[in-house]
Amino acid sequence: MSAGVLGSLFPLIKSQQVMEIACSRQSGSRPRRVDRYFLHRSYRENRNRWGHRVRTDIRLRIGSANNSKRVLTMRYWLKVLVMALLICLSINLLAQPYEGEKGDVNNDGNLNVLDIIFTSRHIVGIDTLNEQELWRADCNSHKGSCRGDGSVDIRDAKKIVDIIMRLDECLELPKDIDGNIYDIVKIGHQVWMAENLKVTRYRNGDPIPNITSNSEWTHMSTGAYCNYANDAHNVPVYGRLYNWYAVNDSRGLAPEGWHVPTDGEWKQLEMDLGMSQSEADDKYLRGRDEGGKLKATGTIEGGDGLWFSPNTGATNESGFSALPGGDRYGDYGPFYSMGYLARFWSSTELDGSYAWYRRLSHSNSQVYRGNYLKQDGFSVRCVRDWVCPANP
Ligand SMILES: [Ca+2]
Ligand SMILES: [Ca+2]
Repeated sequence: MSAGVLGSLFPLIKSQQVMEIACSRQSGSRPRRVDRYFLHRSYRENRNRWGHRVRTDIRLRIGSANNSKRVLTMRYWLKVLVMALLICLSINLLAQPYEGEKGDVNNDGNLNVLDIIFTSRHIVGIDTLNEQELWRADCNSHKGSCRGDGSVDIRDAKKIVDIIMRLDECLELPKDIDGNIYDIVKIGHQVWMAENLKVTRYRNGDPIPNITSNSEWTHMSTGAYCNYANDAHNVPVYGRLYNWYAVNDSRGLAPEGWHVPTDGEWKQLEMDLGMSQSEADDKYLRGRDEGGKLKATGTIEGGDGLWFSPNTGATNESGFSALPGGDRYGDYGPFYSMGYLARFWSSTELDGSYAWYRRLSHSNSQVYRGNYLKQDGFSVRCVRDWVCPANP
């Protein structure tokens, strides 16, 4: 190993003098000089003019002993770093030891009758699933998803059948009690409405009051809805605005099989789009581009959208297609921010007066998580009551 190579391998000590110490000795004799700190050691054997074998002991070291100690220290910490990386890798492998999705036993990306056959053949002893397949087949024990209970038996086969039967149900469009049908989008394992709710009656058929007066709106302590600017022409595109009391009404605002998402379900959506748990748990503007992934694209100024410019970061990558339906203040009642903001309720209250919601804006690509007066009028998106399998 040459001094140049050493210098390039250890650029931090490039200026140090690299010395090659060569000490020749007869085979079997001790070296004349012992250098404890060296980077490289090798031997070369020759014969001298009398025919004796001579072993040349080549050691390379760097500068003084102190400098050499620093080199050794550096090598020590390098080893520690490599060990730490290996440990982290091992932990990661241990944390995710299995490939594929639960239920997809043969890991072909589709959940279908083949997966039932593989599981059944294992249960009756015709075939034996390997460890990975066993993990994917172990599917029972949790409503709507496959968490498993550590063993594979007939309950797992039944669960996979149930899930496959439910695939069609997962893709079924929701229909509210007024007969409105909504587009849906699957994000992660959740299925969301891709349009804002516009129903005027609770699930049991009771009417939800349409409050047009600002003063009356601000004094509501029971469920109510309104059309933005009290103009029904806004409804087909933006849906209706609801106060939180309507969201929370036990008669049910969402269509059968659906519900208004909790704050936690909103967080799950945001994490499925890239947020970390700690970001999702945070308040106010969070994440990076998750809001952009939720917003419909285009701008009013450009003639290709309903958001005012700049509609920052809008890609609608998720298919959620959020539109700026605006809102209605709960404290004094005017309509506000259509074209600029989309606000959506969660079903989770903060306290007696406030509840959690999400806000998307024309001027950033993040998602705002905050709480607002329950009298406020926001848009509502619903989510399916059960989580869906990976490959509907
Ligand atoms: Ca499969
Ligand atoms: Ca099981």
